[in-house]
This record gives sequence, C-alpha cells and structure tokens, in this order.
Amino acid sequence: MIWNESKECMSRDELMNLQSKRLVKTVDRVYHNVEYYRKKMQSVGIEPGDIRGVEDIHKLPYTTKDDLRDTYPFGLFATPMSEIVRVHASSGTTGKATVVGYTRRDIEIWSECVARAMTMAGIGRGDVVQVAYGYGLFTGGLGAHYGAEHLGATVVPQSTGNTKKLITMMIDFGVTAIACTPSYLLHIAETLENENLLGQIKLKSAVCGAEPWTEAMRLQIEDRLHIKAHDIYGLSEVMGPGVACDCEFHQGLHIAEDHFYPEIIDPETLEPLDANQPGELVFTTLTKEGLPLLRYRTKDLTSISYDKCECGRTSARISRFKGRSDDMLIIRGVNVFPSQIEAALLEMSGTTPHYMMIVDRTNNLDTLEVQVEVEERFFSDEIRELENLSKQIARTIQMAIGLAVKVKLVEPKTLERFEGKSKHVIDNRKLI
Ligand code: DLL
Repeated sequence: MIWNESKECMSRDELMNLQSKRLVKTVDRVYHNVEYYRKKMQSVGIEPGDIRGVEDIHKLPYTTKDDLRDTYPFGLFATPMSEIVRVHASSGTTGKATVVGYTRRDIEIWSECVARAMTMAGIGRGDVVQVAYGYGLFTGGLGAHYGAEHLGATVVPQSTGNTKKLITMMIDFGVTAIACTPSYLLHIAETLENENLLGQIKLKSAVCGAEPWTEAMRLQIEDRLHIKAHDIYGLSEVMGPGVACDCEFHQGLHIAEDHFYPEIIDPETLEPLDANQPGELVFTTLTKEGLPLLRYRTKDLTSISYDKCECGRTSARISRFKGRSDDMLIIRGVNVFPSQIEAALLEMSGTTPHYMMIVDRTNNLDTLEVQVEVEERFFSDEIRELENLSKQIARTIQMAIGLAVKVKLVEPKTLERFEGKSKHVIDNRKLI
C-alpha cells in the first residue's frame, strides 16, 4: 500500500499531489546538477519553472539507453561520486554497459519497494527467502536481497547456478520463499520432481521476474510446487526489481507510483496514450538521487489501468508485458541485443558480420547458438584452425554479453540475406 499521513491508503488525488511535488523537485535537480539534461531541456526550450506538476510532464524530453551510452559511465549522475554507494550495470545496445548509481537513500527506497513487493507476495518476518537471481552487476540478486532483509526475513543469498546445492539448502534451511526468474523456478520444480523431493520442501511463495512469462506459466509454477507465485517487474536504469509487483488477485502489477511516474506512449509517434491503451511504458523517477531519469523509454509494451484493485490498493497497474518495441532478448535472465554480437564479431579477424542467433529452451533453461559465417580459407585449413576460431568466437561473444554460447561456424553465403531489415534471431522458445 501507499499510505497517507493518516495511515490510510492514499487516494489518487493525494498520490497525484505527491507525484507533482516530487516531479518539480526532480526536474529542478537534474536541470541544475546534470549538464546533459540541462542541455537536453534547453534544446526543447524548457526550464524548471515550466514544470508545475505531472500535468506538465509531456513537455519534458524522453530519455533512452542511447543517452546513458552517450554519457557512459557516470555522466547522468546527479550527485558527486562521494554520495554514490553502489553501482550496477546492464547491457547496452553495443559494447558499452548501461551504468546506474545509487545513493544511500536510493538503496533504502529500493529496499522498501522490494519489501512492498514481497509483502504483496505474502512474505514477511519469519520467512526464509532464498535469493536465486544472479548477484553482481545485475540488479536482481542484491535488489531482492536488500528488500528481503528490509522486511526482516532471513535471506539465503544463493545466486544462480548449482541447482542441486540450491535444493539441498532449500530443504535443510526450511526455505519458505524464493526469488528467481520464472524459467529457473520451473527448472527447479522439474529437478525436485525428478529427484522425488517435492514432499521435503516448505516453499510457499515466489517472486519471479526479470524476463517475460505468461499467466499459464505462473499457474503451472503454482500447481507444480503448491505455492503462490507473484510477478515482479523492474529495470536497472529505473531502479531494479520492485518497480511493480502483482498482489494476490494477479490483475496486473501495482506500480510503486510514489517513486516512479508511469506513462504509456505510442512507440512510433511518441504521443502519450490513454489508460488501458497498449503502448510503450515510460517512467520518470520521482525520488531518485543518484540517477534521476526523465521520461525513460523502457521499450516494454504494456498498458496501464487506474481502476482500484480488489485488494484495495489505488496504485496504477501495468498489464502483463506483450513484448518489446526494440530487439532486446532476455536469455537466462540476461539482456542481450543482437548488435552486441555484431560488434563482437566485427572486432575479430576471419569473421563476417553475417550471423544468426538461435534461442531455444531445454528443461526450462535457455540456450543460445550463434551461427557465424567465416572466411572460406578456414574450411580449407586444418579442422583444428576451425575449432580454435570457434572457441575464440565463443569466448569473445561470452565476454560481450556475459552468457555462454554455442558457436557454429558456417561457410560464406550460407546464411539467409535480407533485402529489407535483416533478421538475426530465431527464437524457438515457446512461452507456455
Ligand atoms: O531484470 C530487474 C529485475 C530483476 C526485475 C529481478 C525483476 C526481477 P534489467 O536486467 O535491466 O533489470 O532488465 C529489465 O527485463 O525492461 C523487461 O524487458 C524485463 N523484465 C523485467 N521484469 C519483468 C517481468 C531486471 N516481470 C528488463 N516480466 C525490462 C516481463 C520483465 N519482463
């Protein structure tokens, strides 16, 4: 819930007033502290005084991943580095990562948002929460970790990987809640079934996100593990997990609207759309100190409902995601842009920029094969040369995207050529 001073759920009017106040502060802050934003605002003739509340938000320019790339690594930070207590990073569209910075206050608010999301999933003090998102530059692990600690739950900082060990700890530590990607949770379910261990777990709820999944998959997880599964959304640029989460009614994800102002726009015309209209989700951060963002285009396609939820919450809800307006893929929870593969291939000798990514899902784990056309001479050389090149390409791609790949080398002119927009991805994953 988002409470007002009388400890009642905030009405939409109260919420809008709060958002307006916070927006005015944020705009003032970025204008005075971030040169890039000041110039961006000046280029459209906007000064802080022109923004008096959320009704003026459409006057502000959009922010995209390109802006973060152009100011890499810290150019959009609105505080001195001495105030930044943590950085995280996610994939950029090409070589450079998108870097985000948090002040101590940002981490506190983030932890509170994740704690709210976990509360919606019925998790609280006394629960043992196994965090099986990746720890490190990805926001999933530490984001869920701090949120669960903020709640007063006991955290098992498992991270990803060794599923057998995870299951042993799940049983031995009496884990009652898990935070991980939905596909990984299905893989865990399958392993538990195969090992006949389902009867030994105490799991009752899960907060899953970081990748697209369907309502059918959520119900399958609930059914197979006999738990409640909740959808949690977020993105590194805006904060990490906890920007929105679904309640026990599963009728869309409640946005932490006191911290993030949402809009839906037409990704082609960039015009704002009305409630319940499908389009691209845009967020303006309202309280962030380290990296405040104005109208950040998430590229995630969804719609927003402002109707009051059956649970009593008045916050806006986003519907399940319908895809993205760009070509970003999420493979094993890792964001991958085809352009990253292209950039990596172009750095190497002997390769061509002709490649095809084949994404599959086996035992609920994603796999990525990259087929690459290499120069003719490698096929007339010894097989060892070909094998060495294949290993070298796999290493280079893994370094670029942070994900192990299988590389298959093919002769020149083997892969399909396209007259219009080229296609570099075959995604065989079927979201159940
Ligand atoms: O995935 C943050 C996160 C961690 C969210 C753990 C939830 C749980 P990024 O790596 O920056 O951050 O990826 C953000 O992932 O723009 C969406 O396309 C996708 N995504 C995240 N959550 C969901 C979800 C984290 N619940 C990108 N459903 C976003 C569908 C999701 N897609």
